[in-house]
Amino acid sequence: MPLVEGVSLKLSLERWLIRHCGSWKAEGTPSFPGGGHCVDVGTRVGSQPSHCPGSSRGESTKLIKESWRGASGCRNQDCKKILNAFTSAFVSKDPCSITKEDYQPLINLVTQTVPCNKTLFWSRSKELAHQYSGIQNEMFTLEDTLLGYIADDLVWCGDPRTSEVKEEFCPYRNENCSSTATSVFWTVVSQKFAESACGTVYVMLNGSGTTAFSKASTFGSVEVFNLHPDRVHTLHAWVMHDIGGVSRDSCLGSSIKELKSIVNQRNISFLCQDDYRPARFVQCVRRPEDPACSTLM
Ligand code: N1C
Repeated sequence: MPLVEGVSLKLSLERWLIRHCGSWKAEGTPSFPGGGHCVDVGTRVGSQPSHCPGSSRGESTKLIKESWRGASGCRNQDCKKILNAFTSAFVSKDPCSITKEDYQPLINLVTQTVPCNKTLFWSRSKELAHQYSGIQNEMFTLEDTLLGYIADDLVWCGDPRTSEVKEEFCPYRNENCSSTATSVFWTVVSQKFAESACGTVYVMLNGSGTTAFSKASTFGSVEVFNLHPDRVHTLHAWVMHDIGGVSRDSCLGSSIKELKSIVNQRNISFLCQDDYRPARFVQCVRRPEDPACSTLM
């Protein structure tokens, strides 16, 4: 019986592999430690050569399938292997008791490294961080890597009574259900993403929310504590404010002081900038008439 019933996880994975593997294999792309092919190292969605199949965002399912069939066999193998490791982490299990160990086979299979000085974390600023990294092609968020890309915007879980992947009616994470398939996944992949970062790393934070930095966030509870001080020398925070929105927190606020103190205690230097200009430009594309934007030009 096939493990995978849900289509969107599968399509998401196929789409990523099509984009990233494309025709690179022929050009000697590094391979998965698990024995497959077609892994990227410091490459991102949409950056492969234009002759790769299915290279534009938003292609139809039909096109994805066609591209997939047109691709060489290695991709299909990789896809199955990764997808099986992914789904085996949670299918047929209690949806509230997933462990980090459940995802370990997947983590072992997919190793990706972002070049030094190019890692971009974010917290409560996902849309802007992705808009920015989509334009500033040299910067990588977790969603610009395979595992983050597959899972972004999806919810999934298992059910002890079936071997199906459920993508609907999954429990929310709360005090009675603290370890959902989705929440544990983000903890595990965020930890891995932070552990592998090097040089100066960046984080985009939201100064229009209650606090720019929160110790309860994945960034504040997982990523900050998994930066390796022997490899990461500086954390550079950009506190962004919504155009036309309120400014509730800034580099001078107490939450950023707390972040600085945590980071410095870990022997990592800390820098903070309010409304980092290049990201401000991205915000202003949508609101060029706003006074905050006219003064920027
Ligand atoms: O809890 P957060 O933000 O601080 O998590 C963001 C932080 C980023 O730096 C990412 O590297 O942690 C990583 N990350 C994701 O990449 C991600 N994509 C989607 C963490 N969570 C992610 N999600 C979903 O958003 C997931 O469901 C999680 O619970 C939210 C966290 O968003 P946040 O509170 O804005």
